[in-house]
Amino acid sequence: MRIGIACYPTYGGSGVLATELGKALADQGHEIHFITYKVPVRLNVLAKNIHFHEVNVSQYPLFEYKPYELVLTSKIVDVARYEKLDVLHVHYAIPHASAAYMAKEILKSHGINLPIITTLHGTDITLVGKDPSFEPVITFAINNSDAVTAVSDSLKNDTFKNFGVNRPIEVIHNFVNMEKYEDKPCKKHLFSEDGEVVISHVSNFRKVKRIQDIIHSFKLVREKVNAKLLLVGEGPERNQMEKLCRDLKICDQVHFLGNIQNVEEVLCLSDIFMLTSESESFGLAALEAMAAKNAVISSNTGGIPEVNEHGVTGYLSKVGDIEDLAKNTIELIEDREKLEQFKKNAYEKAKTFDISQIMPIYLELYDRVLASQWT
Ligand code: GMT
Repeated sequence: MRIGIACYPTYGGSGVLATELGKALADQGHEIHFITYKVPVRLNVLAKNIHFHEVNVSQYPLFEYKPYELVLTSKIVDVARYEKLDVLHVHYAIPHASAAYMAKEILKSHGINLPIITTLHGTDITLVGKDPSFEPVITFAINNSDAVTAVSDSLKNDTFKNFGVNRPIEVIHNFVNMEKYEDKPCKKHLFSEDGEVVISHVSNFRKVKRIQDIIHSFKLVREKVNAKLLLVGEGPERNQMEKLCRDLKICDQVHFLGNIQNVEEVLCLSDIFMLTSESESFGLAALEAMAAKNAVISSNTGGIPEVNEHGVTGYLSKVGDIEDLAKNTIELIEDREKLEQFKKNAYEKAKTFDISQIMPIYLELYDRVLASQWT
């Protein structure tokens, strides 16, 4: 199949998922065409069956706001026509779903029918998309895609709650490539002495992640037990979080590592992963940590409970309940047997989201959408 993928190329979960899916499909012999404004962070373009098409918005003094969506639309049309795409899979509704719809209409005038699959990822529905300034366009684009998927049951429910959606949405959970997390040499000694427990968090440091809850609860943890905290990622909250660390005088136990491309190299040296988001449609970062045998201490919002099982793979707390987050973390650090059991359980649970389980569901969807074009 010749598959176009439009996504964000950054460290966000939607771009990561889209990239991993494209790479796996390319490995199976499908021709994959990534359409986005720069090479996705997890993509190596020197690979068989992988193609990258840059969406480049030129500068013009009249444009106070760059017309990215128009240029993206034109690029989709161009790639679909000349690379003879069978299907286009867009990740994150804004602006990909509406650009795809527009491209589809333009292609019709060239006698080409391009089926569109839209995957909803989270903030395109729960935060940004439901804003009245986007809502009518998002609703229209969802209703007019050939197929729509959501990455969790929770996100599917939120979509029906927030938008006037009148078509089915299929849940296809996010996945992880377990092979990448197979035991490899790991530099645990860099951060942990004498078996000290390492706690980690990976995100794009946006407000929605509530990283302050991780830092405040880590302070409570440190008052009882030894541990180190690794914070991976960059984003608007990073400076504030560093300041908070200094104010709480725990900086010597906290490491801000910035963006890391091969996140498995950090996750392998961590024992507990923390995700304390205000809202989270799935929590791909937590799933990747579970694949690296991390127990998860998280909030109980959105789709997180579909991934982190309370009392089995980790613990869930109410959003913002710093005391509970700290209590659960201390319990696991003090009871090493339980921590080891939770880490094993997390790994087993992650296997149920292995790419080998999820990719066939996407392939079946592509086949179905393609077949329905001819009926
Ligand atoms: O979490 C983010 O801020 C990034 C965002 C994105 O769209 O890149 O992530 C969303 O999609 C991920 C992949 O499907 C999900 O695992 C995240 O839970 C979701 N983020 C939120 O809902 C906040």
